[in-house]
Amino acid sequence: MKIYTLLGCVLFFLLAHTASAQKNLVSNGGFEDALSDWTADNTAKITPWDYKGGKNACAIIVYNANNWVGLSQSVRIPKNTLGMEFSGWLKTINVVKGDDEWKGAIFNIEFLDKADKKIGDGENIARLSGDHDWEQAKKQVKVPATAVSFRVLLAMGYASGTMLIDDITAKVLNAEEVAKL
Ligand SMILES: [Ca+2]
Repeated sequence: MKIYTLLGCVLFFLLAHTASAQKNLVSNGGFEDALSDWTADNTAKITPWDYKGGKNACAIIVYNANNWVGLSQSVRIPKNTLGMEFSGWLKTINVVKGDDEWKGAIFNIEFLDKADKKIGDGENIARLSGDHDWEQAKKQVKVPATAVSFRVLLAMGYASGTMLIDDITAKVLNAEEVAKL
């Protein structure tokens, strides 16, 4: 009997672990609930005209390349997280950026320590210019040991044109996936 209880516990643990590994930590990543849970500049709008999933996406339309314009969301990292996968669907229309390599339609992640201070340079998940139909950007990264939260940044970084954003996700990787990083 004991062995079955033990097996039951192991199975429960594995299932629970799998469930937590697949949960999207980003709230309202598909913009179905307008801009709730996001901190957004006025230029970021919800659009029902062009989206990847559901009924809405977020659109940022910028007419000059003089500013950083976008939206962000800060999220607590679950305990014992060693690695994460970030993904999102982006589309760009006529995005024109300055000379610097880091400018354009940008999808970045910043890791923050317990004092809310940025750790290192962060991770660039995607940087687009020109015209792109909906495409998925995805990256698996190691989480810095001192990180307690991360911030998702989606922006037109000193670039003009249109950026569309949908289905942003952040998921915890299991030990096997982290070992491959
Ligand atoms: Ca959507």
